[in-house]
Amino acid sequence: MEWWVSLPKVELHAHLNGSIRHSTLLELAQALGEKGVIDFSEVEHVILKNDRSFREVFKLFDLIHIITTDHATVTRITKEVIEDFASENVVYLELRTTPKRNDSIGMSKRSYVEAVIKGLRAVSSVDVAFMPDNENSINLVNSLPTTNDKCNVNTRKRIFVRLLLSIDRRETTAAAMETVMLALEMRHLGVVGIDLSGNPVVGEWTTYLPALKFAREQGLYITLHCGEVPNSLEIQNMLDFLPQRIGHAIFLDEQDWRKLKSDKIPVEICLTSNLRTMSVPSIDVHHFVDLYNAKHPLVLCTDDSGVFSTSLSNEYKIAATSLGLGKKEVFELSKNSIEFVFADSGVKEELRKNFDSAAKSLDL
Ligand code: 6MZ
Repeated sequence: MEWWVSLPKVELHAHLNGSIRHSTLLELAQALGEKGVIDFSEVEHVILKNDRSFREVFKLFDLIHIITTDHATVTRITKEVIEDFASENVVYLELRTTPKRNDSIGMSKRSYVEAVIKGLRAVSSVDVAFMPDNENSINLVNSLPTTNDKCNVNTRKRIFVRLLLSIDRRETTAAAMETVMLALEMRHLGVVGIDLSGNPVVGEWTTYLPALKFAREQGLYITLHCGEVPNSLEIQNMLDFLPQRIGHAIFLDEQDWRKLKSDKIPVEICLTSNLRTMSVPSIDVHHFVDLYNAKHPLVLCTDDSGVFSTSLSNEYKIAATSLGLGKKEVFELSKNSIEFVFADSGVKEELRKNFDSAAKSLDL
């Protein structure tokens, strides 16, 4: 795996609660088991199971949310998820999460996102650049050497992180709007856009549309989970909306593919996720192959690295092996992802430089 890990990478489709380490999830579940909140023996095998149907994945998310939804845990998992991506040379990460409200513990959507941001600030193994207007000073705050940390500021690794707030398909129009308003208020803290996700057999496009339209009018970026199940009308509506990116894009028909390609909407491709949920039967018939050959804008992503036991390095390896790509082509595929990030030209330029300097040591 060494080469794949060394390859600089850009992650644009990662759900916070889907990216939790197994060890953390088990530890948290065990603690709740000891308190009698859950039955750990029942939960353990659900967490450790490898292949899951689509329905089971969403049941698992409900379980994960019971285990993780308190402020301190949200902060902890955010910190760990960023450290994990940074440790496999992800140099730019867009992390998405659904702001949650839980009155019984005094959690509002706002305090949930604040706990996420606290997690960004808590990362110590790498410099985290997440405030668009303040990129340089935050790096210094994060990288001030302490007595235990004699690292030279200039030689520390750095990861750019941006946040997307997710609207869950179970939510009402008002709840979706609340998430958009929160995103607007938290722009200075690195919130750059809105994602629509959640169980694709639940909810109606028209419910979220007013909030998505408003978000776009206000200049937030939009990415939609599109075509995870066959739903022709919704897929057409989503493509007509012209989001800046879509995730998955599995059950598109001929006409949808033509529209997607002529509008050049970039696709976030999640190979292992699609295979594990059996949404795509095998890698050789995955639409990634056609999109790659058609030079359609795309980016490889993990979706839920914890739930599907994968990593971005692994996703690149799988893609390259299935298409027979050489190192140079893989490098170009990874570098090309920079074009689809929801960040300004300054960040893109810095990322390109980062890739070019890495190229020298990658045996290309
Ligand atoms: C659709 C998904 C998903 O937001 O609690 N999520 N939605 N399709 C997928 N593919 C399998 N994987 C994850 O992270 C977990 C939430 O992300 C969405 C679901 O709404 C899930 O509850 P957060 O951090």
